Amino acid sequence: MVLGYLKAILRALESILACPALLASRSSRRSSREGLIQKRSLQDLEREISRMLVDHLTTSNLLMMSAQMQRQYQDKLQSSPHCMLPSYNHTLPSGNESGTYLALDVGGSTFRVALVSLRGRHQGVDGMKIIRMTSHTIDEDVRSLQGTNFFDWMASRIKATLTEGPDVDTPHHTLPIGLSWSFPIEQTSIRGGMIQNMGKGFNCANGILGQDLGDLIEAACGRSGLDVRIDAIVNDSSATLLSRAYLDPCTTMSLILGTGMNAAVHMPVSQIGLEKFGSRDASWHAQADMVITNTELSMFGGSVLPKTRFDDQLNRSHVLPDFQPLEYMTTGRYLGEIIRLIILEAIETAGLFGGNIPASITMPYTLDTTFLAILESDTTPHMTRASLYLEKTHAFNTVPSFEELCFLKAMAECVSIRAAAYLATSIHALWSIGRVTEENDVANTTTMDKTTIACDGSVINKYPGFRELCQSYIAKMISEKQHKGQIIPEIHLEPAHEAAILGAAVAVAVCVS
Ligand SMILES: *[C@@H]1O[C@H](CO)[C@@H](O)[C@H](O)[C@H]1NC(C)=O
Ligand SMILES: *[C@@H]1O[C@H](CO)[C@@H](O)[C@H](O)[C@H]1NC(C)=O
Ligand SMILES: *[C@@H]1O[C@H](CO)[C@@H](O)[C@H](O)[C@H]1NC(C)=O
Ligand SMILES: *[C@@H]1O[C@H](CO)[C@@H](O)[C@H](O)[C@H]1NC(C)=O
Ligand SMILES: CC(=O)N[C@H]1CO[C@H](CO)[C@@H](O)[C@@H]1O
Repeated sequence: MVLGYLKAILRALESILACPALLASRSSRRSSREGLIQKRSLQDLEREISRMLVDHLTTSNLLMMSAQMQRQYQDKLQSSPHCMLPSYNHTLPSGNESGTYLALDVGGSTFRVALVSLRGRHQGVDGMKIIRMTSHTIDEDVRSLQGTNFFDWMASRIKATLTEGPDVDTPHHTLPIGLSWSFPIEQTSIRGGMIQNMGKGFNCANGILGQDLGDLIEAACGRSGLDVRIDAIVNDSSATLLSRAYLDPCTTMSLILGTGMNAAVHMPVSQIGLEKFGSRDASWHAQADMVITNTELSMFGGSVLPKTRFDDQLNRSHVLPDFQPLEYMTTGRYLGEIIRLIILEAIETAGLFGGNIPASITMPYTLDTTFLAILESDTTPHMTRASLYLEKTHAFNTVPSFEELCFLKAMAECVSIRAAAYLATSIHALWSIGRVTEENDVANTTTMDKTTIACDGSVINKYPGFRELCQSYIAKMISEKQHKGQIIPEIHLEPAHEAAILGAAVAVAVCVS
C-alpha cells in the first residue's frame, strides 16, 4: 500500500514537472546554440550508443545478472513491506471449477461488470467464457463521488447488468463475486481489505478510510436489492496468473508490462520470511504450502542492471530516483523518454534535425512508446510510415531525412532489445528461485518441465517482436545452464486476454468450489 501511495505522488509530481515554465530556460539556452559546430557524425554517435546499450547483453552476462537479482529477491522475500508480498490465496485453480460467476473490474477509467461462465479446463478455450459484460466510464462525476456514494453507483451498474439479460443460472443462492481492484488496499483476508486513498482523482475513500472494501460493496448491493457476496479480491498480477492457470496448469507466473510493470509468482511459503505474513492465524499456515506472491518487480535491478548516461539523466530528474530501476528501463512510460534523451544529445552533438529541437519534444515524457513501435515496424524502403507519423505528431522545421529516420530506428531497436533482455533476466531469476527447493526433482524429471507465464500489457503483448525476443533470451539462458542429457526446461510467455475480469471470476470460483 505504501507503493500505491508513492505511485500516486509520482503521477502528481510528473504532471507538475511537465510544466513548460520550468523548461523554458533550458530550451532557449539550447536553441541559442543553433549553428553550433557539429562535434561528431550521427553514425559515430549511433555506434557508440548501441555499443553501450546492447553489447553487454551476452547470455553469460545475463546469467550473472540473474544470479545477482536472485539474491535481491531472496533478500526481499525475508523482510520488506514493499515488495515480494504474499497474498492470501494459496491455491491455483484445478481447472475443474465450474459455474457462472460475477466478476468486477474497477480500474482508473472504467468499471466493468461481467458474467463469466466456467465449464472446466477439459473444454479447452470454451471452458472459460464471458457471457455478458458491460463497461462503464468512470468520469469526473463518478470520481468525485464520496464514500458509500461511489459503491452505490457501482451497485446500480451491477444491477443493470444482471437484469439486462436472462436470469443468471447459478447454483448459489447468494451470487458470489470476484473483484479486480487496481487501487491500494491493505488486504486482511482473501475477501477483504481496508480501503486506502485511491489517488487518480478519486474521492471515494473520503470518510471511509480503513473500512472493509468487501463489506462496503456488499452493503451497497444490499441497498439495491441484490443478494451478493464478495468472495475474492485480486490485483492485476494475481488476476492475470489465475485467468491463465485455469486453462493451462503450467501457469505459475504472470507478467504485466505496459505503461507500468509487475509480476506475480506462485511460490513455496517456506521461502518467505514469517514476518511477511503479518498476523494471519495458524489455520492459514496449516493449509498453505504455496502462495501467490506479488513481486512488485519494478523495484528490483538497481546496482545489478548496467545503466547508460541516458538512464542516469532520467533517474536524476525523476521525482522518485532509484525507486523502480527495472521499470525505468523497460516500461511504456519510459522507453520513449530514453529515446527522447538520446535525440536531445544527438541534436546537440551530432547535428540531428539540423540542430533544432522540435518544440513538441522539449518537455520530458513527450515521446511515447507508439513512436518506437512505429519506427521498428516500418519496413518500407523509405520509412514513409514513420515519417508520416512524425510529421503528424511532432513539429519539425524540416522533414527528417532518411538517414535520420534510420538513426531513430536503430536507437529504438537498441532500447527495446535491452528492455527485453533485462526483463528476460528478471524473469529467469524469478523462475530460478522458485525452483530451488525442487532442484532434486528437477534433475530427475523425465517428463516435460514447462512453465507458462501469463502476460498482460501493451508492451509485452503488442510491441513488435518484443515478447518473442524476451522469450528467446530466456531460452538461451536456460539452455546454457543445462547439462548434457538433461531435459531442457521450457518457459513460455503467453498473452492472457481479459485477464482482470477472467482472473476475478477464477478467483471466486476457486473459493466457492
Ligand atoms: C478434474 O476432473 C477430472 C475428470 O473428472 C479428474 O480426472 C481430475 O482428477 C480432476 N482434477 C482435480 C484437480 O480435481
Ligand atoms: C495486491 O497488491 C497489494 C500491494 O501492492 C497487496 O497489499 C495485496 O495484498 C495484493 N492483493 C492480492 C490479492 O494479491
Ligand atoms: C539517481 O538519482 C539520485 C538523485 O539525483 C542520485 O542520488 C542517485 O545516486 C542516482 N542513482 C544512480 C544509480 O545513479
Ligand atoms: C533420482 O531419483 C533416484 C531414485 O528415485 C535417486 O536414487 C537419485 O538420487 C535421484 N537423483 C538426483 C540427482 O536427485
Ligand atoms: C485464506 C483463504 O481464505 N484462503 C483461501 C484461498 O483459496 C482456497 C481455495 O480452495 C481456499 O480454500 C482458502 O480458504
